[in-house]
Amino acid sequence: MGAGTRLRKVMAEEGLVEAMAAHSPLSAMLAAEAGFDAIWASGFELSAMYGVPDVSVVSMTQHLDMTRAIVDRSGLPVVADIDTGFGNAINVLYAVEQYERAGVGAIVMEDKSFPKVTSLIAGGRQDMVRIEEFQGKIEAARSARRDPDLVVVARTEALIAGLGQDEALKRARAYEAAGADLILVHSKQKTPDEIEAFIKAWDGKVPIALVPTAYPQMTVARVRELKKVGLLIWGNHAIRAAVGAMRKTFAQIRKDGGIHGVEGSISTVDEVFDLQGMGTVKDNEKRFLR
Ligand code: SPV
Ligand code: MG
Repeated sequence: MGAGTRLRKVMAEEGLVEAMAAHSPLSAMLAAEAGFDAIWASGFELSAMYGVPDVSVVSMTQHLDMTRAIVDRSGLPVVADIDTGFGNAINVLYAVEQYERAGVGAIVMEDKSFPKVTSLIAGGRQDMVRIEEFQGKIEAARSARRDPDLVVVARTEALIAGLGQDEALKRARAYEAAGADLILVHSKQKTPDEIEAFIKAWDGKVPIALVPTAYPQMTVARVRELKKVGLLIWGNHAIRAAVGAMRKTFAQIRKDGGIHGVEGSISTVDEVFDLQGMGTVKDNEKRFLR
């Protein structure tokens, strides 16, 4: 079964796909181990991992290579964050072909202009493309996919850009008309009110996708009550957890003048060996090395 079909099946059977962000195969493996349904191959996380801002500095090739490695190692369907589609509708044709070949189950494309600026930054330059232009990009994504089950998610940044609910709804309706399978509506309000108002007013047929980073009161239970949400993305919690853990550990080692103080609070080497599959290496050595 293809990754897109798997995502659609979970959505149909469970009512909701819960995706955790990842910036590496290892973080994706840990998300799979924790029981999430899917992996969010986040542009923000990968940019942060490279130590650069999420402003279209990381190239499509860098993101695609990491996404391919995440697909290979996680075993879960991957939802690829393809930002603006890396250019216009012509670039989208190429990008979707490549991401589908890498094995993703869904692509999420946003209606900002290239180069984009990360959404949650205060006072960010949030330039949008025209509705018709983005409809062309959605149609390009649909026409590039070989598997009709590859999920095409159209993301509107109208609320992020401060354009209001009417514009967000207008865009969402236009993107559904262009063939989007889901509409992702993003918000940086500190409470779920703006998003809940949008969802209440949503009169389309396709499900909504959410990234509730800014409004963490939005739990899985609360999302389920809204009925219309099909995809829930925990947007950046892998990289933020990693940053916090590394900062704490590094500071402790500097303070103690050695590693003795952190042994109890970090993963053991054996745990990392397990994740790397060293047990299999040892078995294979017995079988094949002569
Ligand atoms: C990402 O994780 O790259 C996203 C979500 O697109 S956000 O950073 O909130 O825009
Ligand atoms: Mg992104």
